[in-house]
Amino acid sequence: MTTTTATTPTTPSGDVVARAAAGFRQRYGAEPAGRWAAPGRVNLIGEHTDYNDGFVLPFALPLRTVVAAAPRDDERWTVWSELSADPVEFGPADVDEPGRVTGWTAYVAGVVWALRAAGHAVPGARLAIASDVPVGSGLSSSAAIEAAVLAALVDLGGLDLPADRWPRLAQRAENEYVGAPTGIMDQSAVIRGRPGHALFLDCRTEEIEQIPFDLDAAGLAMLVIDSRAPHRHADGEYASRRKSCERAAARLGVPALRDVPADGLDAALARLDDDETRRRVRHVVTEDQRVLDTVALLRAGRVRALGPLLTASHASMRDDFEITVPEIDTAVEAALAAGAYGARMTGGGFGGCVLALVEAPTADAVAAAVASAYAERGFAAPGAVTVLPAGGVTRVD
Ligand code: GAF
Repeated sequence: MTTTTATTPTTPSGDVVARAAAGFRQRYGAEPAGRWAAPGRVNLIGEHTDYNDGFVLPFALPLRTVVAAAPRDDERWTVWSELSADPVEFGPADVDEPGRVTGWTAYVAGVVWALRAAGHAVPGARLAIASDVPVGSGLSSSAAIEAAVLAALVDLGGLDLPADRWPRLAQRAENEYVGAPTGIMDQSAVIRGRPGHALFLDCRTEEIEQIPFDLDAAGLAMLVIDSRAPHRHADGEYASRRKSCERAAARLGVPALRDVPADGLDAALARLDDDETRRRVRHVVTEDQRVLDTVALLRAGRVRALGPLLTASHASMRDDFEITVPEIDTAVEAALAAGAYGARMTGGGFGGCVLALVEAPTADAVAAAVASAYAERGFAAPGAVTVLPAGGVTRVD
């Protein structure tokens, strides 16, 4: 297996931008008024901590979703994407009743809904969407669509909505229109990401700090391995993890698990009466601490020293939060055995991608070791790419 290296463009690769514009011309017989691009993301560390009011450290990817758009003079929205043969059209009545627009188009309708719910006069529009963010790989293709559509509609309508309010609005679209009870991490990463930095986000206060994360300068690479594992029951399991955390916080008498300090963990666990809940709580509390420790190491320029924290995060997701699958664990073990400093699943779990921090010249060999471990176990071949932190949503032209 060879890895392909995605670099950090200031704008997305010409290809996906051109595809969005070509799709627009072909579907609507006109030129778009503009193009807006939003990235996918990976999370360096801090998994299932966002909806517990905790800390996360994601970064935006150089893989992007591009929306070519133009206003129309009625209050309707027509959306075409590479994912579907025919455009889908919807109006205010569909938008105002969550559930009427379904499938991937619901992310677009959800953004229109959230803007309207916040009192904005959303312009009718024609949109064409092209994407290099793979769907179903846990790289937040949905947040990328939300962010790119949001940016397009804000610009086309001249809406008064500062970008620091976009993540909550896009999250509302996903939670309340699409019906996925996710946290604020993905939308924050794809909107606020900055090239060469990881985004340290306090999910309670929404305070952010851009933490320099210069892998190139350190001679390192971040390998993103696509496990190609089918997402098994991912939605229901995600929701059930979230509920357990909320129940545990209520039992402990705190607003959220973020309020259980790491040095108070044992005392908190002693107050819980079932082992499963204890393990869920232990994951969240120790994971918050690992985010803080990772930030401290990055601030000190000790990037190689992140390895054990990444691997400990994986063990916690596997043993305590129980959100990994055999393909994912195999990829982590094989990457570590091939010399990665650390490796962990990234994202919501039950499939998706693994991150491995490696010396740059070893990236291909580590990817090959993962591929051969997969072949031995009879799993479908994994994908692999090295990435650098890229920028968040932007207008292309
Ligand atoms: C998914 C969710 F969308 C995020 O909000 C976050 O909870 C993540 O899973 C787990 O850390 O990506």
